[in-house]
Amino acid sequence: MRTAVMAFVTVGLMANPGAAQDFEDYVVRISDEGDAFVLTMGPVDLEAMAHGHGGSHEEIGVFPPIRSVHFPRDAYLSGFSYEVVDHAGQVLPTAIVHHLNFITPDKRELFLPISQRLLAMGKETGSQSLPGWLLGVPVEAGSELVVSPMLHNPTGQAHQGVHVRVRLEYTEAGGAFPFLKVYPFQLDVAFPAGDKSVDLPPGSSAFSWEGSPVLAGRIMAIGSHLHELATSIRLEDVTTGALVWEGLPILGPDGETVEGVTIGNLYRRFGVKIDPDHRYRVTVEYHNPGTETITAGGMGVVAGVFLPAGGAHWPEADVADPLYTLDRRHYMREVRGDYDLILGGGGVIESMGMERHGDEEHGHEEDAYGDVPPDDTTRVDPGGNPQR
Ligand SMILES: [Cu+2]
Repeated sequence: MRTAVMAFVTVGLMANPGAAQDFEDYVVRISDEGDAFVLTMGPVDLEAMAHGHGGSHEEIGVFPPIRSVHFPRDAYLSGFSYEVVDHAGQVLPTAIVHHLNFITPDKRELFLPISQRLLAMGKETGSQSLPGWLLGVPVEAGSELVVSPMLHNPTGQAHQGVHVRVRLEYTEAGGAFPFLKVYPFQLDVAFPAGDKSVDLPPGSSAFSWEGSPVLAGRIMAIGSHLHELATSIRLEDVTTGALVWEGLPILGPDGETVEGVTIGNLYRRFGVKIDPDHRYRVTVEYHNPGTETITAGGMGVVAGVFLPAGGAHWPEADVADPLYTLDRRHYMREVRGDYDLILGGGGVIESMGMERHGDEEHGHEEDAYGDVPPDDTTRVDPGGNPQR
């Protein structure tokens, strides 16, 4: 509905020299502290942005380039925390990290032959940890970790030389602990691949995806990622009709901002059994009280850790699989758009300076210009085209 306005504004944006940040100095490092891997990413400059535009579809994202690091040793990950600091080392609000995705391309996902999503953290996940003596996620020395952040600036002030520092706590491999090796998994309503956001029409809406796992086992912990206006997310066993887990948004004092999502620590009841012969469905529900569709306003992902039955080995990725390739091109920001568009050969990102413009896991495509004031008229397509 804003197409005409946006096509016009795009021209102005492209000509705006202040809207460029070349990320020339941006690096991601991983170091080993003996009980944690510490990842440092930066520097990133964040412009001051006006307040008062609440919904996440209106946020302005800053997209540092995708980088890979390699794990320095074998270990079992058991938790994460992160902080944001500026060039002077001053601690900034963690809400500057809109989300941060870690992908381990050597392994596949539980429900799809795409790269495994190791971890996604963001403003509503906070820090999390598993009981490290009980549960650990194995990572191998030398294996690749793709680091894909989206930052934004809700502080009302500019910040220079911003760094994000993530601690991945681990238990050393080769010891008595953890007792159980678990593996991360995700189920996204926008699977199988492509941009992960959905448009929210006025009123109530629901989005879902279903599939079957490649292995039998148990879900030991589960959480989710939602946006503002979400009312619920659930994972169901379609074959039996049983509810595996339902998550509810935890709202902030304004009754609108999603500050957290309920977490299911299913290991306390020995997990929930998952069967490759069953189908599972993830469904997210939204209620948009407005009268206009909110473009790319919603997401729905459940993510957790899974214990394979009988100590089965987690499958390696089949890098020749067409879906694997498509998904990788998408998270590496070579293509953008939804699955059908990319499958049809569309969505190719060609021009320079596009690194920050696609949101491979997140889909706030229209918000991808880091320096643009948060105004409706600036909601443009990262490819410089009017929104579809
Ligand atoms: Cu999101």
